[in-house]
Amino acid sequence: MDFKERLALLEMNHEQLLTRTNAPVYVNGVYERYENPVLTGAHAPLFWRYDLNPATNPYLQERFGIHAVFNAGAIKLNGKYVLAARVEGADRKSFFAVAESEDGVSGFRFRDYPVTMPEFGEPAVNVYDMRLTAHEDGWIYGIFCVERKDPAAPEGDLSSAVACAGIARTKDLENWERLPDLKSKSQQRNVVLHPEFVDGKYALYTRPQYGFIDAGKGGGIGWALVDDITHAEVREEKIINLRHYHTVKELKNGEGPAPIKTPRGWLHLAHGVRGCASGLRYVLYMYMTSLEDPARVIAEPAGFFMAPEGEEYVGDVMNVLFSNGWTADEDGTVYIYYASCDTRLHVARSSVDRLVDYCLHTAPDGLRTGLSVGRLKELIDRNKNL
Ligand code: M1P
Repeated sequence: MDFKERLALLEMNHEQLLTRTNAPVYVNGVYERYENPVLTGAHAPLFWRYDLNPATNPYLQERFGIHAVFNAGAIKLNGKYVLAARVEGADRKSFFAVAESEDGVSGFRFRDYPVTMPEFGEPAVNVYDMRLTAHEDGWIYGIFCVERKDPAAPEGDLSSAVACAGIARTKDLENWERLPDLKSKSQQRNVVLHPEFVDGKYALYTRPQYGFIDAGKGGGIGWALVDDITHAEVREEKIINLRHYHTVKELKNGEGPAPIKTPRGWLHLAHGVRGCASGLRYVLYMYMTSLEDPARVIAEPAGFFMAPEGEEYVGDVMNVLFSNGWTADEDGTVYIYYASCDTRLHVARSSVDRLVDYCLHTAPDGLRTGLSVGRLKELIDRNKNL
């Protein structure tokens, strides 16, 4: 096949991928997963991956490998569903790229260029997992993990890193103003901005951690009020969503996207991690907090809301679901963008009413097997007596 024929084939396959339809699969009444991922490495434009000039690339070889697309922040902007995805190159570096769709479940296309994120201080080695928040101050904030090599790592240790929260704001997801990184006593990942002022201050969900991977004594998802987002500092931090022995978040947890406001309280999506023989298992769980005090948990269903299924188990980092983006439409439809195994991005559909119902009417974790059996028997009895 010559250059032209091969290019035509690549273009045809790429267009087929980008225009394929996506249908919901009915599962459990709480949400519907869609059958196809919405973004993968193969969705990246061909002009990102290939030098399309036959004079400089006669074999039409890929010159810039795009390995994976996952963990995307999400927002509705000018009527479109817009994702700020984590794109990972073959060189293992992540960057952000914005992709848009008319219906939220199919046809996502990347903008022509990835995001040029201005640096703050020492240039980042890696950036990832942006949470988008349309704040009532009028800006769209992107808070993301900034990773640099640990300067205190012993000689020969080439994997220890330091994580902190980078903060940037924009109106269009095109032009970004970088603000100083979040100052905090501990390392931070999974930092999320609450969409409203609380007591006149910016409010952050945090995830203090004592090492790069290990949450250590970091008890769970934290909460901190910040006077000035342009010089954000965690002065006081309280843990609002605790880790607990023998739960899905035994080892660590982290806030997902910015919470959704409902008449019954704030809906939160988070990830919980536990260890097992095959490594770390990441699942998604939900909780709700009070409208009067967004730091007070009012409901938390037991166990996971979503866990890997089928091909979602398989990828670069096995047994991982992770979400840092969802959108809520005016009619209450919620699209949950979740990634599997740090490899690809999926979507599931629910609604504000269904998620509130799930949170308020699913029993919390009883923390021991006897209580689980008791609850199950109660449900069986009620069904038998119908
Ligand atoms: O590999 C799974 C996830 O690991 C990290 O999540 P956490 O900070 O909770 O440990 C992040 O690197 C995340 O991007 C990744 O999906």
